[in-house]
Amino acid sequence: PQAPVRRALLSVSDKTGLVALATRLQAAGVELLSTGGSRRTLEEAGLAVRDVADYTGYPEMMGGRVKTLHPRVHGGVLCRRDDPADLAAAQEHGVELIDLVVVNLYPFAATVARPGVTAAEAIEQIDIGGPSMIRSAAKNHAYVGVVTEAAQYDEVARQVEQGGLSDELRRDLAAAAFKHTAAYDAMIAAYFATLTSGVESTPNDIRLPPSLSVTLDQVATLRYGENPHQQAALYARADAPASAVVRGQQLHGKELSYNNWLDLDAAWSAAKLLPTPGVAVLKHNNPCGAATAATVGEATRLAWEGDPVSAFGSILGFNTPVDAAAAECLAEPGKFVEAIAAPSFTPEAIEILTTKPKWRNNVRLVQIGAGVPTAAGEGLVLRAIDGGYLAQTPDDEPDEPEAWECVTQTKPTPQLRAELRFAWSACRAVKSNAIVLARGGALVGVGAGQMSRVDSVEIAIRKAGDRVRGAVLASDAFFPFDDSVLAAHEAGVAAVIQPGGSMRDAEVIDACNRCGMPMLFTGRRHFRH
Ligand code: 93A
Repeated sequence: PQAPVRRALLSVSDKTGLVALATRLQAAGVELLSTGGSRRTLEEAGLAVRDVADYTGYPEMMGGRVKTLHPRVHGGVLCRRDDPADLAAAQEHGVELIDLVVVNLYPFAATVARPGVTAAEAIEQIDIGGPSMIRSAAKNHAYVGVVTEAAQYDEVARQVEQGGLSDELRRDLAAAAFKHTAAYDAMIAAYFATLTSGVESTPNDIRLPPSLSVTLDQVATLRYGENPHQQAALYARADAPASAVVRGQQLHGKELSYNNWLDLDAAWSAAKLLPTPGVAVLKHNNPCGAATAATVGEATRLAWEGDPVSAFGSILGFNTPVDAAAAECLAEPGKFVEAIAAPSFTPEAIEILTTKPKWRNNVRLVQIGAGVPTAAGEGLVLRAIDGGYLAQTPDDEPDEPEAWECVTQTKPTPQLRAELRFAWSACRAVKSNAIVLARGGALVGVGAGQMSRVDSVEIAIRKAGDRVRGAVLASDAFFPFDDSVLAAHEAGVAAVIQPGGSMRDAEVIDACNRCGMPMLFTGRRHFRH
């Protein structure tokens, strides 16, 4: 049912929209109670307002620290309207019922963000009375409405004008209110952590966004987790930008599963690392193909051909819009695509993918970030371990080919250098130990996730088959021994790129020199554990 609003308490730090709201409330017959600054704003607009200080019989004191912290205020908010004992207590102590609380809090975050702010200034901006009223009203939402932001004003005024606040609105407002005060306290706690740590923050001193725990929004309940006997859900950080994968818009296809989200995320981040137009084909979080070419259609064909057997049932990531040619390539008989992440799809591409292939009804088309990639270094990457989380900055800085060093006597031709550059960009997306072979701007062999690097080399060579001749090899981390480069040379590999940094670098370089095989050191490792 509706809860009528006869009396409202307004106490806001940010006065935006206050007069308009109060005008509508007053017109609907609501009595207005207010604190000093808010009352003045309302009176200047010609509204009749009762001062909280007159109602409680106590003036605002201690520089405003105590304004609304009074049983007449909290009793008026917390009283259960259908409880005879509560009502009798209200009667006995001169408590008048307050049906609506409109509060926004002292701007703590803005204050501590000000350069040179002192601890005393920050602490004075910790709102005590505001959160107390918000929490009292939210607790008693069975009868009382609580408004914490201007965006809620219009709907609240509308319902008051129509006779009262609905159950649903009061409950939603209460939920928003607790979220609001929780985020507020998290900000304060984070500020105190900076006061007490006593250490200058260093680049390695990463901190979780203080409000993380209260700003996770459940986006979806997933049908199940990695396996059908596991339950799962998808959460988004409230501050995740529109370009984040978690904000991806599904344009078509079956509901996204837990594994789909994992793979779409991996496909998208793999594609982002590639030159444009670039396409990555993933299975189980690892690229089995990736390519760049003059057109996105050609890149798609080359990426698929990297390992057509593995590509069956794959998830693809594009770093440019999916066009008709790319869609036609994927819709060919014998191919099967599970999901595609892309900045956009042309209408023809959607038409082709959703009408031609056998899997047209299921294929999940997900548009991410309208082409705006998440900025490098944005946010932290969290991974769960038993009882906690690991946090790190993302490994998404662009490559710096100018900083790469040729450590062998034989230098790569410009053509080979370009191939090495592509191989390196693709290798970054592969789970360690990662070895990729590339030729003609496309992956031709991938060795992923092996416990020994030389095993990854052998798998990549086997996958490449004939295509290994003249291909280049990239390794996500250094070679501990010379066995890998020797095996690569024997198979016909033309050049190698790796970070360097092994105790036995000299032996590995020596082996390359003996074979006349050029090798670049990037100086930067890209483990993906
Ligand atoms: O210093 S407080 O924590 N003590 C209080 O009793 C109190 N009651 C409301 N701050 C208090 N407020 C806050 O004052 C409100 O949350 C709001 O932000 C602000 C509104 O003050 P004014 O109406 O005087 O501008």
